[in-house]
Amino acid sequence: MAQHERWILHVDMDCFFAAVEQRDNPELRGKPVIVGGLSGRGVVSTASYEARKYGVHSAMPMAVARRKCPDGIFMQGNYPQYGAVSAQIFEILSHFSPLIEPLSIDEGFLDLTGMERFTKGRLRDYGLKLKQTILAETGLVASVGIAPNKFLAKLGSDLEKPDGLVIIRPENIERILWPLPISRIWGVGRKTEERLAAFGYRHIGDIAKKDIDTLQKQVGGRLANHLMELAHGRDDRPVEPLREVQSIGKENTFEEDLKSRPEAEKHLLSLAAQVGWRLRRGGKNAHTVQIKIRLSDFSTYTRQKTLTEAVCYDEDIYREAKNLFDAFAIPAGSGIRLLGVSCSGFDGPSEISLFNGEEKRKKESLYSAIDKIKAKFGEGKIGHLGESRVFDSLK
Ligand code: TTP
Ligand code: MG
Repeated sequence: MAQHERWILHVDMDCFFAAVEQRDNPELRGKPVIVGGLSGRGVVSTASYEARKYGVHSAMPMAVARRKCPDGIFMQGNYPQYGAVSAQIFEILSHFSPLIEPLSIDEGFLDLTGMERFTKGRLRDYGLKLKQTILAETGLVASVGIAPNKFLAKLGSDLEKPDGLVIIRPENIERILWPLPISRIWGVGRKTEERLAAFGYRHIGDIAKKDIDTLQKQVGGRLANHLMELAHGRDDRPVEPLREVQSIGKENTFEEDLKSRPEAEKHLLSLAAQVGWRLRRGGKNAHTVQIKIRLSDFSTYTRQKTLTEAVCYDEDIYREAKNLFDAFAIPAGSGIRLLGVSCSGFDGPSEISLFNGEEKRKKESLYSAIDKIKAKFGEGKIGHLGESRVFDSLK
């Protein structure tokens, strides 16, 4: 295997929401199960294969689905449960590659490049093992595609759904790819498909065999280049792990609207402490502090301040949050329904500057002690300390 050769695996669960329902409710197995919004304007999230036979599919209005499949079992779905199963699946995937890009709740790319020690060059066995592990640990069926790039891997996982396993090797690209309709090219939607059909392009091979100059004249340079690359099975997009979080925040909706500023400040302090803890745990310093206020009438406001010096300690975040809050006029008679604090504009761990080195060092050692306790006993335990002793000791 050449050094530069890439291998990407795409995994996608079969009928994900419906499969979870059938797993958790044995009486639903073998039946047409349709998960989605059940209200008047609801749409189908997904349907079991039994329901798909009736022509029910994702994004179809629920009313149409009911007409097509009158004997279907219609369910609202249990989204927290799907999220939990998704997390379990990604945990399993993390054992199969160190480089994973989640695409949605039930699918992702794994980069297998350079993993010959683990795959032993037997890509089919590796894909099978991944499918078997998911099935054994979650009771759910996945489809897998393995290919030299993302486009072909995703295409592959779809080719033999359900329970598919397709390996697309470079020497088979033309045989597999060219007979497929152009709508299978990534980025070709209904409109582009029609436009291409007007020039006589129906299958991917029609494009691949055309000369690029003609194609460029017909559909424009950018689209032509994109289509030609993919029609030849070329795609060099990297597998990118989840992008870093852009902001860290916490908000609280109160059971009863807050009626006084001191009450609100107490909550701001607690929110600031939770955000600070998350920042420090993530090794982050933030240049922007934002507060969010929702009043009794649901009107919602945000106020933010960008600081020259980045913050990560509870009292610094609280100070900024409180200043923003003080400057916000609450209409007479209105209560506060929700408060939130968030931080963004991250840079790496701060350096100790010459001027406030001593104070910073003091904070650092104090917070490292607090954070150790939080890490050991959980956040709740230290909440009170955060409100009284910590702040006193820093004065
Ligand atoms: P998909 O992987 O697109 O669909 P699927 O897993 O249900 O079926 P397939 O076997 O064809 O992969 O989406 C994953 C889940 O995301 C799906 O179970 C429900 C949800 N979803 C929606 O809520 N709305 C949608 O329009 C789509 C496409 C999916
Ligand atoms: Mg799926």
